[in-house]
Amino acid sequence: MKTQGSRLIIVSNRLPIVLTQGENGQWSIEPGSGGLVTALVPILRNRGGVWIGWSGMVEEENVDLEELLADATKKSGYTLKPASLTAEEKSKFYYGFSNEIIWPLFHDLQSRCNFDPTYWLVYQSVNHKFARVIAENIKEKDFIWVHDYHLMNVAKELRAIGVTSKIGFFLHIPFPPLDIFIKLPWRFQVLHALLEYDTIGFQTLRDRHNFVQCLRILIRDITLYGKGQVLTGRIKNREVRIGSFPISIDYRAFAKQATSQEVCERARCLREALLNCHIILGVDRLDYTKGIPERLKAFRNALIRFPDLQRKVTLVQIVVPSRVEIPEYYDLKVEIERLVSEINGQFTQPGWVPIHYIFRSLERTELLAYYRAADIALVTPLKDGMNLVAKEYCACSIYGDDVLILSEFAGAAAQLQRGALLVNPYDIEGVAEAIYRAVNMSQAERRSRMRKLRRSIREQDIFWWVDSFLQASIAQHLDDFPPLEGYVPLDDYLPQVDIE
Ligand code: GDG
Repeated sequence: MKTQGSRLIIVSNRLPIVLTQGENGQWSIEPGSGGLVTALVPILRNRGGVWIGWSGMVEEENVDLEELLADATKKSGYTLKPASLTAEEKSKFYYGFSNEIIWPLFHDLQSRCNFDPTYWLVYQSVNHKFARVIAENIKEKDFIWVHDYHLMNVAKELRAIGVTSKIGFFLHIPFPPLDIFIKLPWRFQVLHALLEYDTIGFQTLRDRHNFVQCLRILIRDITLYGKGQVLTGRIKNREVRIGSFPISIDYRAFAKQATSQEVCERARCLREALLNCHIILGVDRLDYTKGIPERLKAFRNALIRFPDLQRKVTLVQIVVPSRVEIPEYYDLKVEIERLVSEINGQFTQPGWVPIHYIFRSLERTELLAYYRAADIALVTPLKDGMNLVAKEYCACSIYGDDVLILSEFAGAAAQLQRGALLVNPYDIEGVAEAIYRAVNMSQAERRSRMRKLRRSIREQDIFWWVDSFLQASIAQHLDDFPPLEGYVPLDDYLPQVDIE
């Protein structure tokens, strides 16, 4: 991929590092792992580049990051620059605006939103802070790529301080339909801020469609052109590209590591421990969007309605601690644990426990061993930008005879619908039936489905994702097409709303 000599400036809420404090109080730093880092590091190394983000520490903790970051940079081959947050900013920008407003709203859960006006003020000032750090670290031709919902205002702040570089934005979470987005008290400000980017990327066509619909109804003087993966919006003599770019994984790395001796050995131990059982696997961060209680209820329903599943299936549910300091997340943990113990109390028999519940983060090899050992993955978020667990599970299905049950509301469903068993996660009986179907599926059908899944993930892996986003951002011309058909006259749609 040609980047025309420009460096890449990656901006995300968190830096791609892990900071740990030893028993002697000394901080150490390790380069982060994960798909985004894997995909971007080669480009950052080749072209030179900077990754800007928050370290996770607040200013009041007084940790001198400079030396630590310089050390990590030596190992990673690119420069890391911190944006610092105060304790109040962490509370109102990160926990507040990002996670009490945008996260629930964009996952269609408006009733969970806390539209506190002070959150918006701090969100703007933190985005301004990020913009200042970016401005201090860029050169003229650099391409700035901003990630995710914490930083929707960054391009606007950069333009305000005179930065003219190309700036792209990728939203990792869904973009909600108009009727939900419109509840946001700062809907116009957020849409206008997003339009300051040169490229806006969404996970799926559905997200892009929702965004375009919001533009068409709420923004004056925007004209939209094109069809296919990338559209063009024209507003006040400038153009913005709006595309869908489904994120993926480093397929080959997962497939390779899944056959490593350590993973095979661990997977064998797991299988031996759960002999004669179909292993059904759930892996999720602790989050209400992941649909874990609904999934447990569906599993209970399956055990009741299809009693021959008893002693024949074991659900391994891994929940990775996340945001546990927030009361809502703590309550979710309690609810999950209540359901697990109720179901185990109701069905356990000598030699068989229906649910194995793990509440901790696993090492990568252990996670891959679970992927390898499981016959069925149960991935049923209520809504999810993409869901990488679904893709990782398929990449690790080395014999190609496992089954993926996938929520139709995960972004991954758009790409994986031909191979997965799609379910509505709210439909307890439907999910129970899909479990029964997966357990009894013929080997020929399992193989045929998994072949499609693996091919699609292999062809559109994380490197394809980076490439297609950068191509769409940097290409000189996108073909011009007539304006989209089917404009909805504003008065027919939302007569009470003034457009901006
Ligand atoms: C957001 C969007 C979108 C999980 N448990 C362990 C562990 N993991 C890793 C998985 C996977 C990642 O965490 C989870 O990614 P998801 O995509 O499933 O979900 P979110 O964290 O909510 O991510 C999502 C994503 O951004 C990317 O755009 O797909 O929709 O919500 O990679 O492997 N890793 C280790 N131990 C664990 O116990 N090492």
